[in-house]
Amino acid sequence: MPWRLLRFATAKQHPEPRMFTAHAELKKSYDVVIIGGGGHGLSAAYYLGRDHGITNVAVLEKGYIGGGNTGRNTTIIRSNYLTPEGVKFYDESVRLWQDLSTEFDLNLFYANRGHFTLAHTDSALRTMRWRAEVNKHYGVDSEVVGPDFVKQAAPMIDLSCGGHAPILGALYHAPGSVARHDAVAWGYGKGADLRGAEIHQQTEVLGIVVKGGKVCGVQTSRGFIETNKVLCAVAGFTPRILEMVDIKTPLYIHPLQAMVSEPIKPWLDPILVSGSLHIYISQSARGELVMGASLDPYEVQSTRSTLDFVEGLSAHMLDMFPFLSHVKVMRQWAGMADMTPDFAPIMGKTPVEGFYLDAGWGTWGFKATPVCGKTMAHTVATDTPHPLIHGFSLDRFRNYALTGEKGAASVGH
Ligand code: FAD
Ligand code: PYC
Repeated sequence: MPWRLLRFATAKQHPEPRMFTAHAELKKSYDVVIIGGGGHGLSAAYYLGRDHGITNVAVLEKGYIGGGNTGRNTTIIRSNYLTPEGVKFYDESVRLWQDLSTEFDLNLFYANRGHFTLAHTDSALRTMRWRAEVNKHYGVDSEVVGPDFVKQAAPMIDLSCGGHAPILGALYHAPGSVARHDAVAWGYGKGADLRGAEIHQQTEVLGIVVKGGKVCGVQTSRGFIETNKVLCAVAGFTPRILEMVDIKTPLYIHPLQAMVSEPIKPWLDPILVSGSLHIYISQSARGELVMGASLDPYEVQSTRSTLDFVEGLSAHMLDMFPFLSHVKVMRQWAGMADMTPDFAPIMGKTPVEGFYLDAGWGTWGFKATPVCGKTMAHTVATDTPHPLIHGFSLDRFRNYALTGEKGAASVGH
């Protein structure tokens, strides 16, 4: 054990402060109450203080910060989306990500690796070409590449994928990156705390009081709070909160599972995704292989993991990387993905005055953490949707004006 760590453990006084202040009591009222201490809720609290000077803010988290999908995700960050709305939005997020470690004075282990979406069929290749052209049009660095380029970037790959699904090419997105997920929650939490927001863990929202179509308070497991503005950022729990304000959305919840291997020597630099094999993989700074697949094919609000998932994912992973056959799977887990019919999020104002929604983040919301916080803080502070979220309003389902992002949201679904 390093000497500095030992000294820290045995010291009576700890010179390094906690990440954020533990407040014994809730205040009677706040200007803004944020439900959910995941990356999105904490980031909104941070930008409310930083950009709008709104600091009388409470973030209410029923468990511990980052314990939801923020701490369960596989941390892929990219902006190679399909729709103009998506590309511009995620591109702004990638820009914000690049400065975050410095801004927080906390190492988020942001690692630029390059991202490949593999195409195994002609039609997949056509979609990659489409995405590349939209991306380039908006200044995002994406290009269609051939199998040789893929092999050069990942020499251990079997380009024939066991003969089942030969790789014909890929969408290569140089800015594709990964980051340390917990640190993102800690960084935004620390930053929000420094600006005056209060973070209350172990505090569950049980009800929202609406009078005359306007929010006027929140019932929590620790008592009642007066407020006129509530931001809901609870990912897989969104339908439960929406019941409290009687808002209907087309959200549906599916489990999304992932797993990691034992740590092995670094051999994989880029992030690889195969829609046809329904798998993706990257190697973490610790050497673990971080792997995932598509959504579980049933609607259920549960974070249970299954053997079926490990078997299916491993079989397809071995098609691509047969040399991994002796590598052990160390752990697996699941999160609850709040899915929309068009695979774009739901952000902005709602029919209830003072109730704002940041939801529909399904399998793709980690990368959006910075831009969600920034745009939702703007929306809450000014009561006007930020221009970058116009394509994501709840109204679009009523107006049949969907933002079809299925071809780029994450793995094949
Ligand atoms: P969360 O982090 O889930 O936070 C919501 C919080 O709300 C939780 O902590 C919860 O406890 C709290 N809460 C709920 N109800 C209440 C209540 N009543 N009162 C108080 N608190 C409450 N996205 C990517 O961009 N890239 C990826 O590679 C990626 N991989 C993924 C892999 C997996 C396995 C999963 C499950 C998801 C993945 N995602 C990925 C999606 C991403 O994780 C989520 O979209 C994102 O983390 C959502 O963040 P959030 O802050 O909105 O929600
Ligand atoms: O959003 O890129 C993504 C992603 C990959 C796996 C899960 N989400």
